[in-house]
Amino acid sequence: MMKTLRMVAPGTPIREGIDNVLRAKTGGLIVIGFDQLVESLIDGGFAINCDFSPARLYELAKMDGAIILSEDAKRILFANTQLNPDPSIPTGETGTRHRTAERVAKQTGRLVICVSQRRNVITLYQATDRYALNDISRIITKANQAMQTLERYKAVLDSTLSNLSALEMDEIVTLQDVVGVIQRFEMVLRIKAEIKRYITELGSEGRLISMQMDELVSRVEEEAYLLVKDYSASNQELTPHQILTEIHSLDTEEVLNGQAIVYALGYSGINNLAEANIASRGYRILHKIPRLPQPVIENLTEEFTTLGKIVSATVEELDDVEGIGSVRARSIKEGLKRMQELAFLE
Ligand code: 3AT
Ligand code: 3AT
Ligand code: MN
Repeated sequence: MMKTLRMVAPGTPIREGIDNVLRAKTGGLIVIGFDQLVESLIDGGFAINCDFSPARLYELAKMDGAIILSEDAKRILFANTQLNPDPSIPTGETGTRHRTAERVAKQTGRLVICVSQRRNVITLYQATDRYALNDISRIITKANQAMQTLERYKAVLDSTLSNLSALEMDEIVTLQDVVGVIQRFEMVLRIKAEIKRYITELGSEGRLISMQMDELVSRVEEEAYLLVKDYSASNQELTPHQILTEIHSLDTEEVLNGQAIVYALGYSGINNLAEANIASRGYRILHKIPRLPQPVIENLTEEFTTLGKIVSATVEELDDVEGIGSVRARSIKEGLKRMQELAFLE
């Protein structure tokens, strides 16, 4: 449905056309895409075959019947046609226009747009999906509310992350701490996904919200990735991305309970998370050191295996790692020391 919402979002010619139809109160029934199956359902009307424009759609919608557009919605193929879908296809709608729209969508898999004459609503049907387009101002209100929630969640996430950094520096992290941070990440990512949906539906009206969101959480996915890379079990065959996808597919209750997250990370048989000590590999912290290339980070984590060992390594020991000269070794040492001090202050 995301692709469809994008196609009919404000700012697109299609949306301008259907908004005009809505305002004119003529009603409309629009099928997007034409093939033999669609052809077999249409009866009567006119073959038009002209370029699509919002004004033309509006004029043609003054007639009864359905309008058929090309698959890319760039051409108007037919107008004033009657659609005769299989009447045995079930539909929960009442009016003939809406019943027809639902059945045609189910029968052909095509997107069918129904503009109601009386009720001032636009309904999208595609295969078995049905989606009533929301009023723009209502979506903006909802998006702004979600944005406020996102800001609060992000602030909590940030503080749990800096708390984790401090624990990592002292090497006293437990699985419970890690699960707690992942839960925060997941909550932020869920709100972000919801806002993204609003932004898609808002089209050109959603730019401001989109910019606000990017500024707030553009790096969250990467940080979550690094966290999982730091703590996934060494015998876990799933990649960090796959682990995150798995966590993403959990329902809210499972996320809050935590055991499913532990399991996704690749651990099992751990009952008391608060007692289970666990060492970070150091990816997340090392990424905070400026100008440290990815391959060098890989070499460091491979050589030392835990963040604790990297932190306590001498400049000489760091220097021995491939890709690290004396200058870089010192800057790593200093970077880590600065972070330790920061963690201590917080
Ligand atoms: P008007 O001259 O506009 O009244 P029309 O032949 O142009 O008639 P419309 O397409 O405007 O017909 O449809 C008007 C209504 O007729 C819409 C619907 O309530 C009813 N209607 C149309 N086809 C059917 C049908 N197959 N079964 C039941 N009601 C139908
Ligand atoms: P409104 O909410 O009243 O706009 P509706 O679902 O109640 O829609 P109606 O029965 O009032 O639908 O019919 C309105 C118009 O829908 C009439 C006709 O122009 C169009 N329409 C209905 N059935 C078909 C069909 N099978 N093919 C093409 N156009 C149709
Ligand atoms: Mn009606």
